[in-house]
Amino acid sequence: MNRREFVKFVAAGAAALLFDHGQAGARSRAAGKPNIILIMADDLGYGDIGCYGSGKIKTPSIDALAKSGMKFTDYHSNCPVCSPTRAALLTGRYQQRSGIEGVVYAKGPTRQTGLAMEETTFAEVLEKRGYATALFGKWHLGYNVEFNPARQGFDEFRGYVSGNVDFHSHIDGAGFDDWWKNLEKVPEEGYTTDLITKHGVDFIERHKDEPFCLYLPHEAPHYPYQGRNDPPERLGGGKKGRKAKGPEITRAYREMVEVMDEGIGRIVETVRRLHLERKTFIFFCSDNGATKQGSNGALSGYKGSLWEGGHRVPAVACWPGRIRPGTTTDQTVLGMDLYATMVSIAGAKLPTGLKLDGVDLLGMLTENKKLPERALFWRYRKERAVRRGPWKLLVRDNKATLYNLDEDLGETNDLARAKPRMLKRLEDELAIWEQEVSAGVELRA
Ligand SMILES: [Ca+2]
Repeated sequence: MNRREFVKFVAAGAAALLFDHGQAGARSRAAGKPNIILIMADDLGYGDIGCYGSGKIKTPSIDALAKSGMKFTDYHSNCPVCSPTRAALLTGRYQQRSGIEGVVYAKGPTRQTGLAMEETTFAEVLEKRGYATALFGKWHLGYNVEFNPARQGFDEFRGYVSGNVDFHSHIDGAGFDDWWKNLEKVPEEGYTTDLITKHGVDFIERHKDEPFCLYLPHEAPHYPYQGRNDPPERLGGGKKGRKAKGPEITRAYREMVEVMDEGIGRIVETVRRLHLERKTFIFFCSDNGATKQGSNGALSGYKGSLWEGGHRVPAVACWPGRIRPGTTTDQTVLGMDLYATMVSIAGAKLPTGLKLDGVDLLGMLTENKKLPERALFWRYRKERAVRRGPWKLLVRDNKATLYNLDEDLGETNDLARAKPRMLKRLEDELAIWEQEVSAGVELRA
């Protein structure tokens, strides 16, 4: 070994030591602004993919992502339905603060509502930091053009603004064409899932030499249940095509997840091909639990309820060189935490006066640090839930129940009578939180 080789050898050893002691942060931060890819499935349940125990649906790409990074066993969407989860994800705060407490429906008065322009989305913060930003897929935070994602920090938007579109005709549930290019409706041929992937790959290729933030909210496996080669259900002029029934739904559901998985594989492959993997943080999650067409594994309940099956969903984080491969975390995380995390990864600053509810997960992801102890809250329609450690208060039909999720993940053993002090503590915390979020405007910048 000559001197040069020796120096190289020692440097490599020192780098390995640094990494082992969890000090990789300083090195990578010095390397600049890492890319961010946030991929979200729609209505994908805790038991719907391979690495979460599904034997029926094959998801090799998501499984590989989990293997090369971190898998979450206690990740939750902020709400058991689409729009509020997305409001919290986009703003980093409980959705009650931005007033998106329910689904923004294609029909009825909520069609005129949306995420207010004065909300600061993560895309706006990252855009200001010099990131190229894009959203390809589902918005669901306002139909009218005044609420368009292109006005909320996304340089590029291709996709739909409603809760769901026909995967082939891109007609929404109220019969309107719903496929956009930024502020205009521009039709595009293709299967929704494939279009999302195609635009994602193209965006990464175009922005490989600058920091980018790519948000890919997929439609799969939300209804209508349609595979790649199935006929459209919603035709132009209000005409209806053939709708999948019975076993066809099961087959289509599986195919929808598998095509999304294939697309995620293409995104990851693009990142690798362009040698961006060490400077790209990839996060995958779902926006709420599965419906009865899917699987929430061992959890009780479905989309729309505050049983665990409504909001405890799959999540995977991957960042070679920063997140140790093959790790699993059981720390309790909420979708709104991703905002603070992305801001931290980008080294960005929040606008003065903006206070987030979510916390920065970076230390947890890269150094397995413990998150601060906290209570977490859910409110949807008449249901309420609070988490503190393993304890969960669930209020349904005006009845308070208490579960220890470490021992009883399926929420079958109500401990409200056995643990009155814990019950009271969580009820009190819920009352304070409800009061605080209803006065939430004061937290706005
Ligand atoms: Ca959903």
